[in-house]
Amino acid sequence: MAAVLKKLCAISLRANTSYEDTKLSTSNLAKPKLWHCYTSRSLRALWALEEMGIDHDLEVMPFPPRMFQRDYLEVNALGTVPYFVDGDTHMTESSAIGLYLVERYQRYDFGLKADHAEYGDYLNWLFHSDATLTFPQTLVLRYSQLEPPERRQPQVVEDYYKWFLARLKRLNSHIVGREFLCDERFTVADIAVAYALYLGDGLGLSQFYEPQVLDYFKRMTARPAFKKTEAIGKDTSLFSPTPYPFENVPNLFG
Ligand SMILES: N[C@@H](CCC(=O)N[C@@H](CS)C(=O)NCC(=O)O)C(=O)O
Repeated sequence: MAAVLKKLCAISLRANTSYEDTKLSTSNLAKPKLWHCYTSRSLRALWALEEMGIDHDLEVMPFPPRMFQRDYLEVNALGTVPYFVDGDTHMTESSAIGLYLVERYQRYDFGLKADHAEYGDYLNWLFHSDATLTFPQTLVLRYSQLEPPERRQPQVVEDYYKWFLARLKRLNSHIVGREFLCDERFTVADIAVAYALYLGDGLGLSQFYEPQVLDYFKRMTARPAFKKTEAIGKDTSLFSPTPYPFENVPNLFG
């Protein structure tokens, strides 16, 4: 029935819309779906869906899924989360999913249009959130607790937690006197950056945040949509980060 409806709708739309319009309209007949693990980067996408009130299907898995849910590799060969499907669209980048939702669903109440004066800054924060702020933390996480004890690397952990704190410099100065990153309102750029701060907090690194960054982090994570989505998967989670100084880290492989 749904397939017939989808086909009929596609045919009637094709009469007076472009290919892109048709693709968008038909893909919207099915709910978007997100694969998620507690505390992982998929929280960016889940939080954005919740803020925008976009109906979606959700699959919550234990982390890391490549160990605890092997069949997930058939969905996403990378084995990483998030994995997001919306019609013909398949995505694996958490910060890009927020931007996609703004653009595809025309939710500029959570994003900036290209002609906005702060558009470059907005894009920069979105990309900065993962490439610059989350990346060093993944090395800390991996070499302090995701690897079996004999493969852990204290020097890598030490170097990259300091690297992360040094990469906060731009945020440290930008957020002084600002409530949000761009346009004096909440956008998906705040979701992307606040998630990086949340991951740092889970690793016990928020003790090193400057006061204005800590205040910003608390403001963002006080939002009802964050609180609701952050808790998803907690009860069944097999793993959550152990905080710095990373003593008594459990052996996931034990
Ligand atoms: N750049 C990607 C990275 C995705 C990623 O590496 N996710 C981590 C969780 S935060 C993961 O799934 N790790 C599992 C693994 O490496 O097996 C993004 O921003 O979503």
